[in-house]
Amino acid sequence: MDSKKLDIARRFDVPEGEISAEPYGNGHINDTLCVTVSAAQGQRRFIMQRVNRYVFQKPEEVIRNIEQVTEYLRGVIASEGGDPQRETLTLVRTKDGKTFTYDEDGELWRMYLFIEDTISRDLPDTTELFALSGEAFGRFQRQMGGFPAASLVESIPDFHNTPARYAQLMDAVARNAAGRLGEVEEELAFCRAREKDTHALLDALAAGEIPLRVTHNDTKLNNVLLDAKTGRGVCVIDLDTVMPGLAAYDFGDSIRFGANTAEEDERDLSKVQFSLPMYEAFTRGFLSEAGRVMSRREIELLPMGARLMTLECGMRFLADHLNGDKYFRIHRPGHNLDRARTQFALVRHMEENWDAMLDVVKRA
Ligand code: ADP
Ligand code: GN1
Ligand code: MG
Repeated sequence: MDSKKLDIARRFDVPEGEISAEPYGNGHINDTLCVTVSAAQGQRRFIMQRVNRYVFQKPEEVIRNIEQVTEYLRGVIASEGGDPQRETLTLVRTKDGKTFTYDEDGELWRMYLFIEDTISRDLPDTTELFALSGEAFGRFQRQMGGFPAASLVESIPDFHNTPARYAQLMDAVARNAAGRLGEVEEELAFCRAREKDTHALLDALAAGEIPLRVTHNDTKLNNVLLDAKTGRGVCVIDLDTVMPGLAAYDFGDSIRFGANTAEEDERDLSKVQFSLPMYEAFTRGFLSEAGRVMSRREIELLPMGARLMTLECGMRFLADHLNGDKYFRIHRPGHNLDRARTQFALVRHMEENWDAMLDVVKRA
């Protein structure tokens, strides 16, 4: 690891000792390092991240949101008899008392305590594990129920505004910045045919049928740490996008990722199927917690959340492909197009399973 990164790590309040750092995790946005300090008292680990400046244009506001959210959650978790150091993120301050530091390129870095004895998964191994992640994301939403939403800044405006995402895709088409338009006709036709659908949730919000809540907005399975022994959800992480939103966003984004039988970037689309048992398991877990605070109409709209979050994510991957891969980190040429294709395949399967999807929620 280059010494500059170790110097940054040493600015934070970590124990004295031999220090090392390794790239960590599979996030698409931030640069994540695991920092290990070997001190006389034993080894300690930390997560150090460079916040993506292209994605988060005002990173200090993101940190301010996270300070408020974690502080609030610490209080709720303690009042419920939990362990705040394990069940929510803890920012490590710099030696001069700040929750972030800038490197010489003007990039913002932050550090968290590493939450030990947990696992983070890119595919759910079992329905039970997926149900437990649903419980954790549902709990997050319930625990944030009393948080004053107005004190949060929108870290990414229109993050889950699906019609706005559609417009961004059309904008990317018009600009054709990377000259890739010729290869995506089929995918674009798929999106155009669903333009009308993109309004479903925001129309319900505008009509006053469902409330705005404080939501996580990025509830993919690898954003919850599960207990290594029991599989129970320990801590919801990746709090950069905690903002006002809809319950259906958090539900839907989890389904998009975890009820897909293939990975998000699978190239063999025949492997992409919608798993009804996974969907059912997640619904059970999520509603066991969030269901306590949700209205009937909100619950009814959860399946639409799954469809729209999947369509939206596909449109975002496709737009980024057209823009020349500026937003999501890629590991091979065409990676964002592959990702977009899995999302659209999954939307199609959800449409085929629509009645069953509605039924599961009705029964729950
Ligand atoms: P990104 O925004 O790029 O997805 P994340 O904040 O999700 O970044 O972090 C990437 C990965 O690092 C996570 O999926 C998880 O595996 C791991 N991780 C993040 N924070 C912690 C933590 N406090 N303790 C242990 N592992 C963590
Ligand atoms: C990004 O940060 P990460 O990898 O957990 C993205 C999500 C997408 C997801 C797709 C801030 O999540 O919105 O759904 O990739 N996060 C941001 O895998 O844009
Ligand atoms: Mg993440």
